[in-house]
Amino acid sequence: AAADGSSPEFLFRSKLPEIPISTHLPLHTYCFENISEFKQRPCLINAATGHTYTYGEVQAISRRVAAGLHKLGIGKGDVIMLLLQNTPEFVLAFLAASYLGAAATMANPFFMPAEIAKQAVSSGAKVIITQSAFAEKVKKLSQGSEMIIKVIFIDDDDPPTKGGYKFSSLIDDVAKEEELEMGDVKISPDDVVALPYSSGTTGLPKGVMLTHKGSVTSVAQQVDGENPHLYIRSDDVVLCLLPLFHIYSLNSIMMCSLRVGAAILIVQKFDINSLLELVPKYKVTFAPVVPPIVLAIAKSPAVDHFDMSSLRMVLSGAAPLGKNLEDAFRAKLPHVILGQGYGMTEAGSVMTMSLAFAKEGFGIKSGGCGTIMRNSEMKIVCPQTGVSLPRNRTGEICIRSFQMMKGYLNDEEATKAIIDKDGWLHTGDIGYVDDDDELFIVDRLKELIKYKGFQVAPAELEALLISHGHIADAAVIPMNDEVAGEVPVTFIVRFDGSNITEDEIKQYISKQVVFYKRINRVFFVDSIPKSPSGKILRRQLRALLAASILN
Ligand code: 4UU
Repeated sequence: AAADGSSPEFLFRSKLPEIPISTHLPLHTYCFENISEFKQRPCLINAATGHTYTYGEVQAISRRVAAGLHKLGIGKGDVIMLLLQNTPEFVLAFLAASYLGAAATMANPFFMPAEIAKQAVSSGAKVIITQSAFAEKVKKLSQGSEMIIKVIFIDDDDPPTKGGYKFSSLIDDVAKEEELEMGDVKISPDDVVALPYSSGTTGLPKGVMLTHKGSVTSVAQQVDGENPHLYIRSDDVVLCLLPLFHIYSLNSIMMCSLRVGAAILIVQKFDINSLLELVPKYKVTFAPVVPPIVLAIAKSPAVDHFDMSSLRMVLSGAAPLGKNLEDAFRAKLPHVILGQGYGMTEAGSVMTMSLAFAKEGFGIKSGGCGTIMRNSEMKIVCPQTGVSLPRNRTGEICIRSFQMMKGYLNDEEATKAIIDKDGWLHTGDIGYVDDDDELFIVDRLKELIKYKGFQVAPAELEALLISHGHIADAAVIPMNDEVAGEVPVTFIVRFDGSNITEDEIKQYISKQVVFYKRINRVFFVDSIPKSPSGKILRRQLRALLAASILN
């Protein structure tokens, strides 16, 4: 025990030295700090059209978008919803929000209307920037009586037919003077710049307030310093295939690339053959992906027919990557540095990343999730007692640093439940730090289900299930799946006399949620095991599931 009688704290830090970070800068200023060195270089390459925007263009256009939004009445403290697939406009609009001191909340455009509406209302979005393909989904929001949300289409016809505003006219209508006026916005480091939604360790999706200071810190931790943890430069071509509405892509792909002046290759849809074509075509050097893509590459016989020599690094994150799969990938593409990143929306994205990606890289072990980022602290605590544990002991992973969220939007209680009074964020993940400072994740304590890295919140599905007239009680847990990693399955208690079937339940859910939240299996039970306080005993259900699958 320590001198004061309390238990000792075992704190883990990076092997890389701390660096000074310009936490006073707004995110856009920080990202474009060195732009004079790469103004003429490609910034955004739209793989769908081949169109390229240079860094100079991206900076100029996003400032005009900001001025255009300002003319529509959007300003500091407002929320702009981005309902977009990966497109150059996503990046331009995100930067525009940052210039305005507004926050961007990002939603999956494949969400059902009700899922979109929930986030739009909860975040208090004043405007939605989207594609005409999704016009129907947001119609009610823009025409509803209680709430008037403006809708801007990035691709409406000319003249516009969708009834909203056109992104392009937003830019064209701005005069030079207006552009300058907007330059006076005073942004404080604690202002929110991004508002992604996450269910965290429990409950429904909540708005995660990520600040300018936090995002600058996170990017600096990755790409700044003499020996950057993630070594990317202005001559890199970074694959932007993961959806930008998720923090992984937003932060580690978009923001990090902008900071170093790398080209961002914007791709909308994953398909192994087009991916294999894109790598040689655009000389992709860095590919951040999720485990199912690592699997697809490792399994694809076609890989040998494409020239993958440009590819320098592949980062896998957002879900567990098995050691065997890692080894299989390395055998297939031995020249590529493969490593993992471990992040969480509330942690302001990445917490640990493989040090194999450093400028002066370190040797790493398969199955490891990397080493904690510099300028931050990690500890492993016993989930029961909260006592801090030494190396090689398994417990809950906790993180403390500037890059973390400020809190959940309008939800102090949920914030207090995840960030303790000493400022530690409790991730709900279980793991240990080994003798070489590598983190290994072995389990997940929290409710969250991850389908190919996408979040599925059991509480959201349970609420829908319980609202069905034939369902007395319901619990949703993950089931392992070879391709998706995990899929949601449900335990259902039917009301007396109800004969509702597995298929009917599955369809009832499918109609209301995005594809990856669909229920994969239904198990009928007499009761849902609960603690005296009414909490679903998910461990018991997991054991029950394991037993019923074996049967
Ligand atoms: C096992 O998944 C993310 C963010 C991932 C990310 C970000 C920046 C990866 C690399 C990077 O550079 O965020 P969320 O909020 O969607 O999900 C968080 C949860 C974690 O708490 C953990 O349970 O997703 C799981 N997770 C992982 N699990 C994330 N990364 C990993 C991993 N191995 N590498």
